[in-house]
Amino acid sequence: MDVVSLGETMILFSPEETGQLRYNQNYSSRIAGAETNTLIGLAKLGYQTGWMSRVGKDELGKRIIASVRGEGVDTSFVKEDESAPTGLFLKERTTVDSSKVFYYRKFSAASKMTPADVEESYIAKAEILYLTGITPALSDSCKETVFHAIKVARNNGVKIVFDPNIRKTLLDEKVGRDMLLEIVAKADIILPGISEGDYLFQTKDCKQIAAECKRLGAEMAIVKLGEEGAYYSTSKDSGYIEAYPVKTVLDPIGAGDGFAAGVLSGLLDARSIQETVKRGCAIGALATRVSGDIEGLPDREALDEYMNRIDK
Ligand code: CKP
Ligand code: MG
Repeated sequence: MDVVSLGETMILFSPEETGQLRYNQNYSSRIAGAETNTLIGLAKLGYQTGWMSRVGKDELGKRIIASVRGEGVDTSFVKEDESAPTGLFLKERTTVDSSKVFYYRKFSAASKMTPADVEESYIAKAEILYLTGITPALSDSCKETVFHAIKVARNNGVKIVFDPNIRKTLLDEKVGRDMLLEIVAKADIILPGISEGDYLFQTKDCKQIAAECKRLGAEMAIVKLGEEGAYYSTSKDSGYIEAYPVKTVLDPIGAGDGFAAGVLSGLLDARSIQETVKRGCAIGALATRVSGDIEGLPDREALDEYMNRIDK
């Protein structure tokens, strides 16, 4: 495997109309989950990826497994749990360009993951373990699961890439921050956004955010700046990469996961840090042009064509 991950994937119901959800009658449904968004992004580019999780032993769980597997991600270590349902969430399109999410994921099957769900040999043989801050926020047993996965990766020299993906509705402010900082300290590469850096380190300055990640022990931090691109800082080098232009943002949710897929692909291909971050920016931009979290993620040909066209 090139990249393995663990986390929750849910069914997302998106209303066809804008406005308060209580008046919406028609929804479309898709699968969504930060970790599988990134793994699918990588699978579309041709990498070997694998996902560890639980879904309910129900129709929606079967849909998630079939979809994730259908996109080329290995699901051998995804369990169907009879004792809990698959999680759901709904997106309210408050206005054309803003949205809110409502989770129905408490006590879901994925929130019951335990360290026994971590397939140690799967992590040990992978190039990279990819984690986000959502999974340890799901429950105490999920937190233990993530820390166990980190231990396995570290014991086997597997690189850990961490997107804090802070979800305030899932985190107790103080406990949440300390837990995420503990993960930052154990991971190799950190991919925060500005608001996540602000939550973790009380600063909106990307240079300071990157410096704090490195002070805690990370070898590299790449701070996402949205329309302004990204700032990277490694042990040797630092700098800014411009964003790729997007005329109309149709759906910003999932852009960060696309960014992660681009960065991971650059790392796997041993590209320069500039090229690696550029790929992140390119896939992040492509992800916003299409509704849904995975539907806008490019395959290799589309990515190369897009980057060559814009870079000219
Ligand atoms: O940070 P992003 O907008 O890229 O993440 C979006 C995903 O996993 C989305 O798919 C949703 O299912 C979630 O984050 C979440 O749990 O909030
Ligand atoms: Mg994010």
